[in-house]
Amino acid sequence: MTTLIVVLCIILAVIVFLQIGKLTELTAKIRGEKNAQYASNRWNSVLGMIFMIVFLLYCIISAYDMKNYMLGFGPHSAASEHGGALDSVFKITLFFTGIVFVITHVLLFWFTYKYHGKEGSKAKFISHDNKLEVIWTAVPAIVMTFLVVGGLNAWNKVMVDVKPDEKVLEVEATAYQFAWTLRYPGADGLLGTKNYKLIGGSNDIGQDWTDSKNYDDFKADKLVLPVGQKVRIRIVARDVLHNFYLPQFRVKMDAVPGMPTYFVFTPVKTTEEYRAELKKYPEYNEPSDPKDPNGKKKWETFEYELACAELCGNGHFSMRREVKIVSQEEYNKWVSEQKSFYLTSIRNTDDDPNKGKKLAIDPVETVKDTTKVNVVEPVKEIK
Ligand SMILES: [Cu+2]
Repeated sequence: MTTLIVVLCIILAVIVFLQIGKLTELTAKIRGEKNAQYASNRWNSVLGMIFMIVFLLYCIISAYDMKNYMLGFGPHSAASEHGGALDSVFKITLFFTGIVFVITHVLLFWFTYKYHGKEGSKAKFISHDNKLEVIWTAVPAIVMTFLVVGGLNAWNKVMVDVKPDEKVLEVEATAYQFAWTLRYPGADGLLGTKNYKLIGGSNDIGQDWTDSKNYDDFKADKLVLPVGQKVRIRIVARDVLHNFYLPQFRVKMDAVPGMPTYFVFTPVKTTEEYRAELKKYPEYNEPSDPKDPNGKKKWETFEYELACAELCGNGHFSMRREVKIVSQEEYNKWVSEQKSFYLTSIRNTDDDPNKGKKLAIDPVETVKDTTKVNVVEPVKEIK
């Protein structure tokens, strides 16, 4: 009822304003206040020109100011192989649309200034102009073709999936409210199968424990990847829409419940190398913690990040994860320190379908000493 009254009030207010407008015009006509109208037209057209100058200056200055963020210049350069291709698509698109933006706005306000209503002026009636119509259809069509073809080209290169015989590191990122479960394939290089029906207390992503490929899979709280290695991220969501976003690598893909997606990319700069690049910029030489002016600088504490780029709920912000790009040796060392989730948390518990059976992966002591089981808790949700 309140909504109805509010809507009715808005409609009535619009009608009242329209009627006042009509009445003002009519009284001006009756009184012969044409000259007052012309003066007002002129004043408005001048104001329009002033607005145009301020507006365009603001746009140009802010675009220049934000160019590093928008187009990946300076400290925001891409850290992946394909990143540069995507950045240049943005640069080329902004170059052409920027030119059109400025020209159309200058013309728009210049015309309202030049042709504002004045004594003796009369509008010209042009039914159509073939030449003009051909020009304003053909020019945007040609420019658009270049932009679309260029964009499509980059897209096809970026989105190409791995070939069956290609050496690739496959990592799985499962999004849920409000965290990621990052799963690595373990020594066999293969991720084990999953089934959503198996999701439960000790099995947050539904791994099938009858599949031996799952035995060595491990989970990590940060995304660690070796530099120069092609990585395929398998992206899934457990509840609502999320988005797997690695800004420095120009990787962004929706995580959709029930529809696995992927992104293939190759990191080309280690975290240390990227930090060394940031060191050159004054904004990264400020203290990382403002309360501690003599502490570490921003470039020293910089970390690549994994973020959720879909507004997935009120804890959305907490989906941030650290991403580390390291050398192959450091990566191998890190992998050797990781523990299989199955062996540490599932093996020989009531949730283990292989309980009591001897498996090839069993370390000798795990079979004998079942008290060690369940010491490592599964990845917890961050609240
Ligand atoms: Cu999310």
